[in-house]
Amino acid sequence: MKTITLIGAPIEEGSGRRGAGMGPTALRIAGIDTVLAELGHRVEDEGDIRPLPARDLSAHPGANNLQMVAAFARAIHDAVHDAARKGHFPLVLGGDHALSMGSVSGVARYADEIGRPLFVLWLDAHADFNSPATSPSGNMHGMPVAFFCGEAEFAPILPKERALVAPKRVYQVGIRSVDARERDEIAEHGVNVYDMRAVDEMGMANIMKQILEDVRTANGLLHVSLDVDFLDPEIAPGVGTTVPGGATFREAHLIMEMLCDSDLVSSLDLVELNPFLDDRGKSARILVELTASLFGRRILDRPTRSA
Ligand code: 6HN
Ligand code: MN
Ligand code: MN
Ligand code: MN
Repeated sequence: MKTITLIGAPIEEGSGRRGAGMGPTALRIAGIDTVLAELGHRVEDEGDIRPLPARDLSAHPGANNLQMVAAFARAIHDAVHDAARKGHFPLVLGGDHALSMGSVSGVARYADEIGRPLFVLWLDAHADFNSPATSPSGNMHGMPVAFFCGEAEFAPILPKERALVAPKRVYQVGIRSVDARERDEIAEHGVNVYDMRAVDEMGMANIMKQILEDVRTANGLLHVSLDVDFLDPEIAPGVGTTVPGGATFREAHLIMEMLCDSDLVSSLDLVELNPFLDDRGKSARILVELTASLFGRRILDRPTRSA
């Protein structure tokens, strides 16, 4: 039994279009709280964060909506850090992926305080390792990984002494759309990338075993960041940046089931859900189902074959 703090982060300013701001509402309508409560967890919903723009920052030509993104990042950082320190499981309801600047930094700070290394599992079609200098779009939802690894130092979004994540402790799975300069950056900084070809060749179970083994050996905390576009657009169309050839329904559930069994996950982001683009709540519902698998829902409660 866990105490789960739901933190609504209706940010859409990090993406190039409107709609992701409705994500937290759609996840609540799809029943995220009741599903978790039915699994025996205590759920505390903190409602939605509604920050004022960070007027201390001046506009940046390569970072669209910097003031609003920074305001969300700061508020989410504090909310996630507070929840983790109380021994709760922070579950961030997004909102576009720029919110992970705040959530991952918040848990990284907590991990530092308790003296354990933080690992990040990044489930996404994209590497999100751009910076204002490399981004083709200027959209900050393409920058969070570079940011929390300390590689996108362009504005004081969070205090300079903030906790960073080592790129070698970042594991990206499902990747299939990487910009030219981003590709060089992830190679140079040693991010672990299991692209869709690796998923095809190795199988999801083997990939997850490797990742979980690394986290367990280091006695690490594991933050999971799930971008809707990790999933194939056929099963999850409700996202602004669909890329064909994504993870299947079972591949995604297997990840969640293995994560659940590992008991290593300490925080989660559900991001990039755009209800305006969804098909009758389909993508919202699949996110809720995947979250249920992560928190203990299973097909059978016993081995498939008796001894
Ligand atoms: N996401 N690499 C592209 C960009 O604009 O930087 C797409 C980023 C997508 C971000 O899906 O979270
Ligand atoms: Mn993303
Ligand atoms: Mn993505
Ligand atoms: Mn670099």
